[in-house]
Amino acid sequence: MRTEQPKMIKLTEYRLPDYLIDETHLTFELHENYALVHARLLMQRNPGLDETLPPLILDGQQLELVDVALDGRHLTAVEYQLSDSHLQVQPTHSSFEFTSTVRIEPQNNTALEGLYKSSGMFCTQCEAEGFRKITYYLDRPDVMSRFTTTIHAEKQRYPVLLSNGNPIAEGEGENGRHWMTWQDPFKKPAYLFAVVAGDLLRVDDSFITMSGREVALRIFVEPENIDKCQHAMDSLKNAMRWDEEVYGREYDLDIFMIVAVNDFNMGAMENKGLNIFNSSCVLAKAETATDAAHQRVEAVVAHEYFHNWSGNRVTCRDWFQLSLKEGFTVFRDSEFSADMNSRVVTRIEGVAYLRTHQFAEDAGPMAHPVRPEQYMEISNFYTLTIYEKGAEVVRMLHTLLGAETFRKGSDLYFERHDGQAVTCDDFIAAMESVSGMDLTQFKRWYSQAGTPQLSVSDSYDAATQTYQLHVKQSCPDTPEQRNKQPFVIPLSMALLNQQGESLPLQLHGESAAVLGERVLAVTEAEQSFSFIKVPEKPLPSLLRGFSAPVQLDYAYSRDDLLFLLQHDTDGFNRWEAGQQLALQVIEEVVGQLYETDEPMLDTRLVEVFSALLAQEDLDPAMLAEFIALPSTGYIIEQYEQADPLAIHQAREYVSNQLAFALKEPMLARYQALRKVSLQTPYVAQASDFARRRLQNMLLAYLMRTEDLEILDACVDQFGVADNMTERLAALACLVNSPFTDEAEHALASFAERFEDDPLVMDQWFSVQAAAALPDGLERVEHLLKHPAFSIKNPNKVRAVVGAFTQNTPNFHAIDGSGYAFLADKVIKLDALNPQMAARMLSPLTRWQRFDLHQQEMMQSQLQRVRGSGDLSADLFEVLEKSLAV
Ligand code: B3K
Ligand code: ZN
Repeated sequence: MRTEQPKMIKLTEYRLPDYLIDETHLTFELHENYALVHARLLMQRNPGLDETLPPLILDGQQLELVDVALDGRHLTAVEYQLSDSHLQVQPTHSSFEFTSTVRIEPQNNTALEGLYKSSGMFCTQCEAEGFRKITYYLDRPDVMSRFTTTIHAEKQRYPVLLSNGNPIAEGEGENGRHWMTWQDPFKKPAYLFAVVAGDLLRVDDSFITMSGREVALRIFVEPENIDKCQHAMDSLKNAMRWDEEVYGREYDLDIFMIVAVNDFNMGAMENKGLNIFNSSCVLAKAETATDAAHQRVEAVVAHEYFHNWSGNRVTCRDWFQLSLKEGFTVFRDSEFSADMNSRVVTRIEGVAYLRTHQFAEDAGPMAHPVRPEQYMEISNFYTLTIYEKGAEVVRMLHTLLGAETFRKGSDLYFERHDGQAVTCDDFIAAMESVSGMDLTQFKRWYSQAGTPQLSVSDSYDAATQTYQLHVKQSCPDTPEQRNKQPFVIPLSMALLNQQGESLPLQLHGESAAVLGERVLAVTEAEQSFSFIKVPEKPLPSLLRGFSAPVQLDYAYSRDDLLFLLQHDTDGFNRWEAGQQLALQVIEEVVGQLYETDEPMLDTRLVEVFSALLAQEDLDPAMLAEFIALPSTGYIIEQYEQADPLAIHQAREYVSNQLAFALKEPMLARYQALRKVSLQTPYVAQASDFARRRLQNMLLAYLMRTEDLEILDACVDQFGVADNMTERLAALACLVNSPFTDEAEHALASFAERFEDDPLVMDQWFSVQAAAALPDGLERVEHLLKHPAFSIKNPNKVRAVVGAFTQNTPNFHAIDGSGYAFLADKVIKLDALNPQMAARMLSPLTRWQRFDLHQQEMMQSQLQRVRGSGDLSADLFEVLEKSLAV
């Protein structure tokens, strides 16, 4: 809890560490009511600095100091200074040994940072600054040390004792206790440290690396989950092979371990050789996990594994550089997912997520650059901007340099900086070295916040066969920054003729044309590109594959969009044309709804959906993406000040109209797909994901018609399905339908069947919390009282409270009750888990995006949270920024 106002930490104030820690020797004595942590640190004055010996100031929070010594001499209370956050001692030699013993209470640690207990096991989470809750230390990523760790615990309760690196010794102790020692040969910052003690079973496998070394692979889980590890293990092996093939990166230890824990603030953590995962990102089998969950497991396993190079071998100098490891690693994992699944669909999903959520962050009070300049609480900066926009920045480099040169750059980066803690500038410098490009202007992507606007217009001169693209870029002011400078924007484009074929692209002054598509580098605030030998007025296909994280503005008519949806040769842009078309139609209905209860739907949308459904050769994965309307969240982001209730109503209206108009072809297609699903055993592979997604999407449309035969089909799918993807989708359809008896029955049978599986119950909670029917708040309040709910478990909080914030008509209820509910939960959470509290508050921080009425109600809830008492630094920072605007 906060005792004084948290202070701002600034990038410009970075200083090298005064001291270094060559070796770290830790001993944990784990007990039910406390743990003792003994630390022996072999330290030296930083040789890069002068020879004076300033005080040694170690980080430490919520620690009870039992003993402290320098070079074996125990210090008395007058020989050290202790505060809430630091321990200060005075070294007398340039090399010395610091030892300490502290007492902590892992069993009472509800913040899930440092050493804590989850479902009876001990585990740790140290990134970013959790290690200081375990022992006194220089808890900063540029202090890298060799760790040796011994864990003592009761053998029966905690037969498995793990830490980073390799096991080097073990033994039995007195009173039924045992111990084990692990040594990590690689220097690492404390944030990558981990310890686990528990009663776990493991799945074993192995991997032969490209140089022929055998690596033992182990996934540790609670005994009841032992049959849910195969997908994670397969994903791990695929990721290891992919990183060798695509990046030339080989794994470096003889053992790689993953441990699944139930209480975890985020997805997973890349601790060296010992990744700790939220169980939701490891456990997956057909009966209990959806296709989306399987894909998430694959992506997160790969992400954490990839960190072994992009994050661990080469780490961050300070936390301002967080995107150095996160942006790069997200780019790596999304390319891996694209290779394992459908490339276009992976990109579509990534972009939809980025535009809905990261663009919103960039437009809100927490907007910050990919490399922030200041923060109060670093935990608040594990954001969509650091991760997703950071990945887009790396993707743009990949586009500008080309795959081959980019690979040379990454090789050079890893080689130059192996074993070091470096900055985003070092990454860019490696890319400059291999490409010969000057990336100074490009680096504005790291320093300027906000989503750039790219406005494009064009003109065609038939007499000279010249076609001009006029491009203007600008970037809105953000809370801490005004007057942005132009970015380097890679604009991937093609010109289509009336048959939908790409025209050759020859810029004025060039001697030859480029076929297909090309990437224009937009570098000025205003710039024109002149194409010659263009035989007819073309239709431009712009920002193909979403080649830059910008808001594109080109005045496409609805007929242009229809044409692109049918003919564009870039799969992503086909989808995008459909989205923009649907968006225009929905926005039109929003306007009409203020005038009449009977709006008019542009029938061209129905016609094109109908044509797509009839197109036999269309990839089902693409068809599913094409017929998915833009999400409510995305539509809200298109308005300066949105009326969420009207937007929801309009989107519902359009969905219903499509369902009634296309019932027959949809039903025929649904039945055909369902038949295949019934005859095919579950396989977690892209083509099957696509079939089930399309099938479920059609079912959701069809259920809107309230036809009793379709209800029967839905109930049947719910009852008969051998996999969670079909079962949960059918459940969601029932829960959102007026057929309350069937819904209640399905919910009850689902709960009975899966009551012992917390991850499945999370899905049961979230389907109900997200149901956009009247009285949603009442239902959610009821869910909070369910015995399977616990506010201490982040997955449960996300499943109920998080899902409710996405429930537009209920969360944005006109009386403000949804906002008040969220504020109550945030206040309660802050006393237990500040990181979760700050994160859950974010929907309220976006108040500026909404109508004045909503704005006032959201702000007043923010004020109420601020006035609610002693707040954590995490929550304080988010509130200050949200209310300062
Ligand atoms: N590096 C961790 C995130 C840690 C978040 C700490 N609040 C997971 C990841 O990005 O791989
Ligand atoms: Zn990461």
